[in-house]
Amino acid sequence: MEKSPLTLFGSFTSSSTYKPMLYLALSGEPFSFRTVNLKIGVQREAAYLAVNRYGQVPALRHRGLTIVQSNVILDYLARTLGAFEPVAEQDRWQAREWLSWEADAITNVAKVRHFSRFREVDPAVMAHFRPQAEAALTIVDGALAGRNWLVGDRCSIADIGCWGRMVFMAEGGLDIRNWPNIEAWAARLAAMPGFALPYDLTPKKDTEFPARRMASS
Ligand SMILES: N[C@@H](CCC(=O)N[C@@H](CS)C(=O)NCC(=O)O)C(=O)O
Repeated sequence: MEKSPLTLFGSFTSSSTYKPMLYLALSGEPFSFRTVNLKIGVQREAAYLAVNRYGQVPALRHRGLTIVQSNVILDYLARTLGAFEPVAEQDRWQAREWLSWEADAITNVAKVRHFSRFREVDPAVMAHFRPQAEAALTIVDGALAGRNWLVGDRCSIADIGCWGRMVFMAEGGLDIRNWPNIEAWAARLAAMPGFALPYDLTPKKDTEFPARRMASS
């Protein structure tokens, strides 16, 4: 039976885009990527606002549905495709708990990176957000002490969502070596088939990603 095509709208500078991109890359699913040029404001044009009313990337289209908000997209992909969905019900809820907390706290890492790279702000603004970003990283680091993954014993959407949001931490002057459990976890993710960092993974132009053959286990 013909599978329903997946189309992801996004931008190569966006951690929110990287999260579902990484999911799709790791799961080996074929999909179409449609670039939204944030620099020239395509996200605020009527045609794109009809896809994502918030004028932001990413957005996913699949089976006639439009899904926005990166963590909702990860939730949808896990439920629909099955990959990176924890097996135990408690773990499935806990993965979503991490995604919700990510949007509260790890998002400060993205803010610090944004203010460092794209928009200069008053030093007082940075002084407010940087400790919050560092505190979020310290919580993740503590949660990873003595374990390989945030939830259960396998990589899940919790890992993809949380890592995907913090991936540009170096651009915000946040050195991963200060959080050794995060550094080891990032290396575990990087060792997975299909893994790539954002600038290697997210294209600057519309691209068709073919299915990646999975190694037989
Ligand atoms: N909570 C949203 C955040 C999306 C977001 O902030 N996207 C940024 C790029 S990372 C964006 O589209 N910015 C363009 C703009 O706000 O004009 C999600 O997780 O999808």
